[in-house]
Amino acid sequence: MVKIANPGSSLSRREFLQYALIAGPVLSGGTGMDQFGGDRRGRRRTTGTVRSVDFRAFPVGRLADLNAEFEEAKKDSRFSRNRIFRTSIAPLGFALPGDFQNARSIIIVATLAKSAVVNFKLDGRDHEITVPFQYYADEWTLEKLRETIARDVIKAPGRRIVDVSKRVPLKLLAARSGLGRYGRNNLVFVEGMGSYNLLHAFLTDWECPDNAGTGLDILDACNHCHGCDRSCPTDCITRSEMVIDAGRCLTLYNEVAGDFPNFILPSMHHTLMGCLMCQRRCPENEWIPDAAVEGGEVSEAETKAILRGKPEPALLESLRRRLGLFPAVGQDVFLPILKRNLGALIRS
Ligand code: B12
Repeated sequence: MVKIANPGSSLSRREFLQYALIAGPVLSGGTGMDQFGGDRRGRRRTTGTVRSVDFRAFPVGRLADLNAEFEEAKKDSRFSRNRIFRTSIAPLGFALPGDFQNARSIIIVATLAKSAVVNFKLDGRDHEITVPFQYYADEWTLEKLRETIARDVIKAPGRRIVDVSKRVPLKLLAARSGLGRYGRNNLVFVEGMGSYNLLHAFLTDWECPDNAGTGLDILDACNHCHGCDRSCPTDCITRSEMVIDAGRCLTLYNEVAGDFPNFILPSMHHTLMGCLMCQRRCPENEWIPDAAVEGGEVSEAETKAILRGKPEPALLESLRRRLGLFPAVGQDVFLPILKRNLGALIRS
């Protein structure tokens, strides 16, 4: 049973999921979350209030320190030298964009994220394949995020709100602003969402109170838990070190085109893209309902066309529209990745 704050009642899982879909956001921000029974020290819990969005405002004046911290991390030998990893983090930092030098605050937002399950039909069989959050467009559109910030954070109209999620190291900002805490699996856990959340950052010209900020502590629960390091299929998480070996992470390879390295065995594939193992086995996520959404169906003919690598452009476009898949991947690389990943799953 999951407890919902509002009705004060216990609901069945099915009732809860229905509730969660229609309830809309449980909002808070800037303050501690103890009124919701939250435990900022990260002890393991089995119940609590599930939230769909949370945020912190962080003054731009303090970004220089964060930038220096991130630059130091990039030089730190504990972080992988892997070329794909290095290429993806190289452009990240906290410098203000040239066209928004007068920004005053940065709002870091976490949204509860649900995976989708897509049914690929092939040879008379159903292949129900999970598409983890981040690889399909959920209800948190850019517009909805901006509206939420204007209404619930800034609480005034007319402010400039610019999405900088692609250029900012989101986890460090989330941890340093007090929105969440790093777990052993290197993800940031947010109260009421566990690690099932996506992060977003927006610069604004609104002056926020300078009261956010916190140390960098791992969740207490991670000090005595082996959940994620034992379940990581490629051993990229270790007990002794906080930093993961990103160069061994399954996600690093199945997000981009190309052959998988030898250490990735066929049996390790379990999602259409990305990986969910270090989150599924995490006790901190146990009480967050695995509210997988219905991702739709791909017909037998369509599945075959994908596996042959020759779907019509119209089919690809229709898949993108129907399934909202892979928003992060460009059209040119979409098909080879889809073909390779789907093939690996269906064959394994
Ligand atoms: C590059 C990248 C990847 C790479 C590398 C991941 C990595 N660990 O760096 C790959 C492709 C492997 C990847 C995988 C995934 N990613 Co990714 N990824 C990113 C990206 C673009 C940058 C991350 C980054 O800055 N890495 C560089 C390192 C240096 O930063 P860092 O990990 O924060 O390092 C800090 C800590 O190590 C800390 N630190 C050092 N020592 C110590 C000691 C202690 C005690 C503590 C507490 C901290 C600490 O200091 C460092 C910074 O100063 C962000 C988007 C963005 N704009 O930020 C998404 C992002 C991190 N990814 C995300 C997600 C969801 C995933 C996946 C779950 C996707 C999936 N389903 O497979 C997996 C999870 C893999 C994992 N367990 O980490 C989310 C995470 C959300 C969250 N709540 O944490 C992000 C933020 C995207 C988003 N918009 O929400 N990702």
